[in-house]
Parts: sequence; structure tokens; C-alpha cells
Amino acid sequence: MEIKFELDERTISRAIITRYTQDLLSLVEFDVAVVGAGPSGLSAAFHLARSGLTTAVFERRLSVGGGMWGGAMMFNKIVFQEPACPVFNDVGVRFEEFEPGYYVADAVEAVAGFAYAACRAGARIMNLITAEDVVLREDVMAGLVLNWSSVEMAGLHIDPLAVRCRCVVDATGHDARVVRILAEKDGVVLKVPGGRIRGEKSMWAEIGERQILEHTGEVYPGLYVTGMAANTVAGGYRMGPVFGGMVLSGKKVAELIVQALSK
Ligand code: 48F
Repeated sequence: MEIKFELDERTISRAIITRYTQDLLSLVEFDVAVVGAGPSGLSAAFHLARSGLTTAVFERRLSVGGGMWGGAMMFNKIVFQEPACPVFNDVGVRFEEFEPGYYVADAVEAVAGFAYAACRAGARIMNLITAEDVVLREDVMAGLVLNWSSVEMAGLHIDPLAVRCRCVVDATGHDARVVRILAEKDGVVLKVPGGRIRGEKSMWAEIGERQILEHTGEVYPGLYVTGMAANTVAGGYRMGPVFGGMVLSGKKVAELIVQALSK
């Protein structure tokens, strides 16, 4: 078969600009915005999109995967526990048992697998976009304020764009960025003991992993937390390079949202 080598740069440009703009326009109003494409955000996006909700993930970096690429201390393997095996099977990431109850996967394959599964389920992953604020309506989360990450990095004085959605998921990891913005700018009372961000505690893998699932949920009407952000908000322990809680937290937040939106 002969490969067509005549190419018009203008058509290439039109294809990219047209398709990207179509995607962006479809996200002016949609169901669920996930902020952060780490393991919990990608797992949430996969499960949300698979449930039929229009889902977008906004990731400030060029690459998705958050803290998963480097495993631990750059040894690019990740560990997880038995209850997370079905999620890894669902997204098609291979793994092996290391010792009873401890499973290991390749970190790069895990990032690629979760990202691919989320895309194939229908989630839109928008990288290079930072959520810099939220949209409120009365006392309910109503959307996100977005800007190119490069605008933020260069410190350019350029206004953002706002999009509307039915729910926002904070999957921004240790920083819990979205909840922090809401708490600092709007002084809201969060649905956690004490009503404010408590901050993460030092490492205790077993308890931290358990807490992450307990802390996954709605912290303000329409705003949910998943992954490490959930422990930062509620004051749980960090757990280090174990990822079962992350992907199960993403699944749990998706189930809670599906339930809430079907009411
Ligand atoms: O940090 P990250 O991987 O969060 P996670 O899903 O997983 C935590 C683990 O990686 C690890 C751990 C346990 O194993 O403790 O740290 O909870 O991914 C968070 C993503 O959110 C992006 C950030 O670039 C990263 O990829 N992010 C953070 N703030 C924003 C954002 C923002 N304002 N807008 C868009 N993306």
C-alpha cells in the first residue's frame, strides 16, 4: 500500500484546532469535573465515564499519572493490596503477587493503563489546564475556573474561563487544592470534623489506607474528595508507595456521585 506523502499543513492545523475546540466547547457544561489525573483521579474518571456520566479530568501538568510514575524513590514499581486487584483487572493492568496479600505492578504500565481505560470509557482528559478557582451558586459547587497552566507558570495577567458542572472531584493529592481554594476564599464549613482542612499526618500505611476510603466523599455540596486529598482534608495519615487505597477511593467517589446524581 502506498503511503500518501502529500500533506497540507493547513489541514493538519485545522484538524487539531477544530477537534480541540469541539472538545472544549462540549465541556462548557457537563456532569463531573475531576481535578488531577493521578491514580485516584484516573480511577474516578474511568468509573464515572463507564457509568455514563460526561466526565472531564483537568490536569495541570503535561503528563497524567501524578505520583505514580516513579513508584517509590524512583523505583518504578507500585504495590497494592488484594481488594484493589479487581480494579487493576478492569483497567487491564498486569500485576503479580509478591507475598500473600501484596501485589506489584509496573508503574509506567499502571499510568498508561488507567489513562487509556479512562479515555476508552469516554472521559476527556484535558492536560496542561489548571483549576484556579471554583464557581459557586448559593451554597453549592457549580463549576470550575480554568486557565492554561503556562499562564499560571509565567505569571501572566490573563483572565481564566469558567465551566459549569454538576459535581467536582478534588483529586489533587497532598495539596487538596480545590478544597483549599474554597476554604480559603469562601470560608465555608466543610463536612469534616471541625469543619476545616486538618492537614495530613505522617506515615502509617495501614491506617492511612483504611482512612482514605473512610474519608472519600462529599465535603461540601457538590464537591467530593478522593485519593490523598481526602486524607489531607480530614487529617488522615499518609501511606507512601501503596496504591490500593488510591484506585479504590476513585471507584468509591464515582459510586457516590452516580448515586447522588441519580436522585
Ligand atoms: O499527587 P497525585 O498522584 O494524587 P493522588 O491520586 O495519588 C497520591 C499518590 O500519587 C501518592 C500517595 C500514595 O500512594 O500519597 O502521592 O491522590 O496526583 C494529583 C494530580 O493533581 C494535579 C497534579 O499535577 C497531579 O498530577 N493537580 C494538582 N493541582 C491541580 C492539579 C490543579 N489546581 N489543577 C489541575 N491539576
